[in-house]
Amino acid sequence: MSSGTPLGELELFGNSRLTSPYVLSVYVALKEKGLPFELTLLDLEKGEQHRPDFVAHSVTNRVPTLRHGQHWLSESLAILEYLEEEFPAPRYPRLFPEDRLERARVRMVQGLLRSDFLPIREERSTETIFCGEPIQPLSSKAEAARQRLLRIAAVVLEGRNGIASRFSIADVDLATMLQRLVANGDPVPEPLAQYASSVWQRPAVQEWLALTRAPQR
Ligand SMILES: N[C@@H](CCC(=O)N[C@@H](CS)C(=O)NCC(=O)O)C(=O)O
Repeated sequence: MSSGTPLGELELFGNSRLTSPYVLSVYVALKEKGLPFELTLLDLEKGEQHRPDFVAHSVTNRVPTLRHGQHWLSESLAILEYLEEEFPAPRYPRLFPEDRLERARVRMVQGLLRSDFLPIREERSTETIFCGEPIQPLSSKAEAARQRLLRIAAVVLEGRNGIASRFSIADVDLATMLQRLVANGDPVPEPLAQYASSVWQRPAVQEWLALTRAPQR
């Protein structure tokens, strides 16, 4: 689907608490591509995702949803792949590696992070990163998920600074999952904590973090 619409017609719908890791991923992707876009925030607690004007277009009634001109798309992975194809290299920076095997590896990590580690997502919600919510020690299930995450992260990052030989959007997803632990003082080996911190130093992520600190939410 090539819309041919002006760049200025990109609109990303996110949640007003700015806690969604999926919205974060798409936000960073748009920034990394250097695309101008409007960020529209919906208050999910007040049910704004059920607003008729949103429901009429968003298939999932969830964030992230992206509007590109008159086209609407939900699901973060679908949006990321759309952006990569609609705004391709070399004109726009890559979100996914050029090499097919590396690209598959990046998608493997993205798939894992969205389908696995549920106890970590439940007990270390991103609210605990961005909003400093109080936390309990990890349950035994979440502790097992922590160990699994750290083992997998060490394997996919072995010998390099990212999942692929250059930055990919999955680095933001993996760093965010690790930050859930780091932010709460759960044990994370230094190289993995450093990796998460270096991904979060990227200007696009810093812009997101600045938004989460802004008082007007
Ligand atoms: N699989 C989706 C997950 C999106 C998702 O779970 N969004 C949540 C916020 S983190 C949402 O919109 N919840 C509101 C609702 O379900 O009513 C993706 O990758 O985009």
